[in-house]
Amino acid sequence: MVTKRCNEGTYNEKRLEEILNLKISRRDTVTTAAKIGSAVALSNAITLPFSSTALAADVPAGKESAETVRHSACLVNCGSRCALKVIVKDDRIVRIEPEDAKDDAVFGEHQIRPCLRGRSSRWRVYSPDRIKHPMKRVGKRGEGKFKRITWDEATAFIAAELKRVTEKYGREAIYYNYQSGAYYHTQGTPAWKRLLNLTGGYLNYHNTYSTAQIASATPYTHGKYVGSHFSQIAHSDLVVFFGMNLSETRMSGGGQVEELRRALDASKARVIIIDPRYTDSVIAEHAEWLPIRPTTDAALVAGLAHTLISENLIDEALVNQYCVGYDRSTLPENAAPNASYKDYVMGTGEDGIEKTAQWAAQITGIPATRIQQLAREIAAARACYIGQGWGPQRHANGEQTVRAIQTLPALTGHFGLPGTNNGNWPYGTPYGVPLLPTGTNPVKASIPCYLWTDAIQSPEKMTATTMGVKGVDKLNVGIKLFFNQAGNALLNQHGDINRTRKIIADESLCETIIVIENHMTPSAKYADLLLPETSYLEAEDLVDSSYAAGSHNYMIALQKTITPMWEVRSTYDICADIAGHLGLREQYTEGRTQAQWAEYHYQQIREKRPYLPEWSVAKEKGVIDQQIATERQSIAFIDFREDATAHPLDTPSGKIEIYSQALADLAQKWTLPEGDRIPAVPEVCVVKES
Ligand SMILES: Nc1nc2c(c(=O)[nH]1)N[C@H]1C(S)=C(S)[C@@H](COP(=O)(O)OP(=O)(O)OC[C@H]3O[C@@H](n4cnc5c(=O)[nH]c(N)nc54)[C@H](O)[C@@H]3O)O[C@H]1N2
Ligand SMILES: Nc1nc2c(c(=O)[nH]1)N[C@H]1C(S)=C(S)[C@@H](COP(=O)(O)OP(=O)(O)OC[C@H]3O[C@@H](n4cnc5c(=O)[nH]c(N)nc54)[C@H](O)[C@@H]3O)O[C@H]1N2
Ligand code: SF4
Ligand SMILES: [Mo]
Repeated sequence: MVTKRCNEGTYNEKRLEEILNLKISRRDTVTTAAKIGSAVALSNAITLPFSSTALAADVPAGKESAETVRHSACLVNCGSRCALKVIVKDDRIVRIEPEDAKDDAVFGEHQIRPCLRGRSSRWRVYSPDRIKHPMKRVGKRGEGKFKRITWDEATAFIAAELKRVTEKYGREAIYYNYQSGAYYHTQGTPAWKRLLNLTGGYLNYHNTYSTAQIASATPYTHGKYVGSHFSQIAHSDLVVFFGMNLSETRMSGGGQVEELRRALDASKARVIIIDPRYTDSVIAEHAEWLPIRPTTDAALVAGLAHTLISENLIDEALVNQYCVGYDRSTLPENAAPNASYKDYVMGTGEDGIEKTAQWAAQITGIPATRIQQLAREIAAARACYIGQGWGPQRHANGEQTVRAIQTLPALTGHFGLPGTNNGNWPYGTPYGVPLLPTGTNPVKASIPCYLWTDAIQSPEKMTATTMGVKGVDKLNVGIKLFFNQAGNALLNQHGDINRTRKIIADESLCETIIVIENHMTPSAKYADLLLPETSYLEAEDLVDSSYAAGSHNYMIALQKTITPMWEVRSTYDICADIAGHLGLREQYTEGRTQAQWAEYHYQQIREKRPYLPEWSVAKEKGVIDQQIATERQSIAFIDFREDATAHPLDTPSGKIEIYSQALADLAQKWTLPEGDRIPAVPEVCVVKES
């Protein structure tokens, strides 16, 4: 037997060739099946996705075993959470279908149809790149050479590393990386965080790769981040989207693109999409496309504001009732007298530049006449829904983009009313399925999620007023033990990859990297210890609708659709074993298996919703229950608009802060690189191409 390096463990070459060439025959499969069990299911199934007819022809008539239906869900992070009907035969997945539209009115209207990504989940399960056994690195870090080890060796190693690193460096040296590969409730991330908290804690991160700048900027303008559901567009006459691309990124039948289409069907509102790319959303929503240079949305908003002000299209009394810092009359005491947004726009502010439509046209690439016309259209609309996707903020100075777009509905009065929005993207309201309790993290330090490479390389530079560290003034130690589960942001999905690669390859910096994956990814190649987790189709769980379900929410029970293949395991069981090596198994499990946690969570929900069926019935149903938000729940800022004093926002003033004193204060405290500033109103920061 020739041992293959990396992923294949002790697979012999012939076997590997069979798998990779997808050439195995039905007879081979049957004869080998008894010997190597479920591994064969892989090679057999690999022939299947596009050639099931070939397989069927091989099977003698009358010998076919029956197909069974199992229920699961796509746990990908797209914001939707589609139910999957998984058709299984001989412990193999043969097909994936959408769940049927149920008879009741709620489900019938909102069938949670999966997109192609979810429907092709079978490829994830039967991919030749699956990691099949626990493995330890044998070559240089990053070289991708591993040897197979036992689960007991793997879990004992992690227990020993937790002890060693704790004693040598303290718990701040242990990090659990951002990840979004699979959103489990009773395994995956909550299972690891529970273990890490139980054993002394770990360095936290805040924000996400998705919305870091939205999360940083929004508290200054709005307090909490909320947005009107797209269902409100049923009452709009105009829709203005900045980099909002639901057709490409919120694809599910139950998710937001479907909600948008229904709403547009009802209102026939005009749609304008401002995006550098001609997107599928532009096509599908019959939208007018305004191509814009990336990073320049704040200039467009300033140009629109200039027209609105010059043409007296702003109800200034209304704006001043709800906002701080639109003009001088609502500026906080400490602000410079000409620090208002109106001063900034009209050229009477500090930079002395008038932000005319012509000025904005030069920066954005959108013609000045179109900017002027757009301002008039928004001002004249009865109910304009203004929203931003997450692409516009995922750039340098994205915070300014976020706050500028949030300013536009405030200036035009299009917020807190039917058919309007506050400039944000709307999260769905969760159904309320609990996560495995993670306990409390004794470590207070938290880094911005994107800056972990700095926390490995130069922790001494990581302070509260240079890099946004929270919970402590500065880091005391670099990251030495790194956990990376269901994420490829250790390398592939991070930025500045050449720099990142050098940092993670250096064993003198981060001493141990543990990767828990389904597949051999670029990140997995940098593991010192590489562990195979079940895919979600091999896992059981009770999950919520995800964050983009819009005005619709629900809960789904996942069944193990097939027996987990090779040595892949649930991370709940892995973490319980690690806790066991540390004498903490009982504290970790509280006497429950993973399935019993799911049942326990269900019983908690059922106490509040007694109409739900028994668990024995519910767990076989796939989608168990669903709810639709009310009109009131769907309108962001509705209470605030009705009575701003009785229902203030979560900002220091309780109002929409176009001028933010908190940002002005922050600017005094922070040490910034030469040329950088933290403006108190949403300024235009043009990023020059290098
Ligand atoms: N099919 C698919 N769907 C996904 C994902 C996936 O990988 N594939 N990933 C999921 C995840 S993790 C996330 S975070 C979301 C992200 O989903 P979105 O919020 O939709 O974010 P993006 O797709 O990054 O960008 C949205 C749009 O913004 C545009 N844009 C970029 N820069 C600018 C700019 O400066 N100004 C303006 N006006 N527009 C700009 C882009 O061209 C794009 O069309 O998608 C989720 N959905
Ligand atoms: N250049 C660029 N980079 C980006 C972005 C961008 O727009 N541009 N977007 C960023 C954003 S918003 C995000 S959210 C990230 C997304 O990046 P990631 O968080 O890395 O998400 P994915 O690539 O979807 O999945 C990561 C891994 O999870 C694994 N996986 C799937 N299911 C399971 C499971 O059940 N168990 C385990 N253990 N592993 C599993 C998959 O094999 C995959 O390798 O990328 C970020 N990186
Ligand atoms: S829309 Fe999202 S959750 Fe639904 S199947 Fe597609 S990737 Fe999965
Ligand atoms: Mo994301």
